[in-house]
Amino acid sequence: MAAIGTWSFSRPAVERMRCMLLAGQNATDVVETAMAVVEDDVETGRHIVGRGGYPNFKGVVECDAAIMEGVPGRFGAVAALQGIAQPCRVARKVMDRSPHSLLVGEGAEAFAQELGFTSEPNDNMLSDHTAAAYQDFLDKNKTVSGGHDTIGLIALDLSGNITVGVSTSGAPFKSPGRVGDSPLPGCGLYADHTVGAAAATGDGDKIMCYCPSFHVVQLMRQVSNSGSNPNEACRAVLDDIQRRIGGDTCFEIGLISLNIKGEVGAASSVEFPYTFWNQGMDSVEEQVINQPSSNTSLNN
Ligand code: SD4
Repeated sequence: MAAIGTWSFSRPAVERMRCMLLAGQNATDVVETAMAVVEDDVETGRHIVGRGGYPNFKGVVECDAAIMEGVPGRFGAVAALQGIAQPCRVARKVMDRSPHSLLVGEGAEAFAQELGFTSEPNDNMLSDHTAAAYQDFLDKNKTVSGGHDTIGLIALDLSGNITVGVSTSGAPFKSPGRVGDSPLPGCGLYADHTVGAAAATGDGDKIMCYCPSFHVVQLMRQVSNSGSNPNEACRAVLDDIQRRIGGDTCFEIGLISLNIKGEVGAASSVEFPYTFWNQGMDSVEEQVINQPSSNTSLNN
């Protein structure tokens, strides 16, 4: 059993995942439930997730979310979804109850409503903080000063099932209809039950050009035969992107991964805290990647 999440604000979610995994719950329920706690919370939404996330340039909160199980073909996602505070729960329903894999905009909202989700007015999705930030954006001639804070969670349960989920309100003050990397399989997330899973956070307009989550899992697949680890896989993907871009700077990207042995790894082009736990640990810990160019080493 193991769990990992992007950024410091994933800690309550990873704590929740730890408790649920220890109670024997399955990886998909664990990810969906832990994600919903962060999505629906205005304070953590301040970090660009669900309720309290930053709106688009028209002032409307539009969310992207996805969930993927390691079992082949088990994927569901929503994009540019308005009015629903827990978009990853809708993504789970797309996976379980729809013949499709990705629903967007009004169609995604109608699907959610049909399945009993309450669609809320946009004002309920904004927090005081994001409403003020939007006003500031309008006052300052629409210059954008937002960050990137997708929550990505991966859980490995007692039976060896692995699930990854992501949720974000996307780039602050984005164009209406803009979709980032998060709901795109292989880009924002990927899972394979024979290998492990990975998730990405950062500048989704760039990230989606490199399919980094798929790449991390593929490298773990290759290295698993010779006993290497998720940390090296994340690092190698980041190095590959850097090499392909050329120059010294890279766009903002953070990667986390977890393999089916319960080992975690991460790499990032910026300072990147992430939280994790596995069954050999007493409690959830946080690790920060401070020096993007150096390897981090985890003893797990
Ligand atoms: C996006 N990748 O929509 C998301 C936003 C994000 O860390 O990561 N933030 O581009």
